[in-house]
Amino acid sequence: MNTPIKLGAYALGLVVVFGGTFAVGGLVGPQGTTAKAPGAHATHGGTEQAARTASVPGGLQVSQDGYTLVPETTTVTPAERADFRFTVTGPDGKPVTRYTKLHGKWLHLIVARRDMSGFQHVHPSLGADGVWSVPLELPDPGVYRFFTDVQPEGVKEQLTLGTDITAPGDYQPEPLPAAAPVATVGDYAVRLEGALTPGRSSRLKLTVEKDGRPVTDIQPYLEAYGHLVALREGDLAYLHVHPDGEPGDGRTRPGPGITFFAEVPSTGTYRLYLDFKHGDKVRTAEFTVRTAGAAAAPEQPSGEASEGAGGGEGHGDHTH
Ligand SMILES: [Cu+2]
Repeated sequence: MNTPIKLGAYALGLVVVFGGTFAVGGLVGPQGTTAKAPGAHATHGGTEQAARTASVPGGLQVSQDGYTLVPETTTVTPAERADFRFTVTGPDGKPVTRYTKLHGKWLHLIVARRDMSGFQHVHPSLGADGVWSVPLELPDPGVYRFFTDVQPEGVKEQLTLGTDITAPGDYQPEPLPAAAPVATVGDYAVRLEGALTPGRSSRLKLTVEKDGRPVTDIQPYLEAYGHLVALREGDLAYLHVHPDGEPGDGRTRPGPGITFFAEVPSTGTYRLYLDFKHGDKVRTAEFTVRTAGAAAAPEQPSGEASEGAGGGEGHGDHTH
């Protein structure tokens, strides 16, 4: 299954774009909402405030445009399943109780430890009082980044708010896995083709195989055949990308390939997390990807795969 893949051979497109506005559900969808450079979204907000915040990648701020992520507790006992509760407060300081759905859910909570391990993507439930709650376990000690993709009612764009939650204890950071074109998760192998070019819409194609055979019956999950989250090494800037095409549009097939368009804001190393559903179970395939021009991580003990994503460039003028 480990057939090396030239990542430069971008067969299809996946574009990952960073930016607070970028994570908006359906933004990368066929309805043609622009997904260009983060600054391009300034026109949506129409205010100077929006113009400023739009240039900041998503997930770096606990508060944006008057909306604030407020956890009820900022520490969690590791390896213990418990309800994690939080609110999103509005400009009036009160918990928001009405939201706009994003890809079938009122709120998406993404969790990753600061070393980019321990990825989780869950959907809390909302109480009438505006308190969100979800059973959650942080397996190991460390500082975790919590991201909420959310769109309070009346707000034009989706917000990705982020905060740190600590699981106290002896933190043993895991080194970032080397860049490689194939990720395995259970019986599945997912191959990544395409390259991330900073500041440009880049096509990424992810191809799913099970036991060496292409999977052609990927199940829709949250109104798409795949969801891709990208985190930037160093600050965990956040990007959530939906595929090009969606179930039932008459042209998008349920695998084996899933195509995304993404635009990363800077040269660097990113961790990609692909959520896909098959056999009634959601799995996450993870990749380390360096953009074109990014320096190899010097401290990686095992040699970086020569097929690293830095290979291809110049493709994809495909703005979406
Ligand atoms: Cu979600």
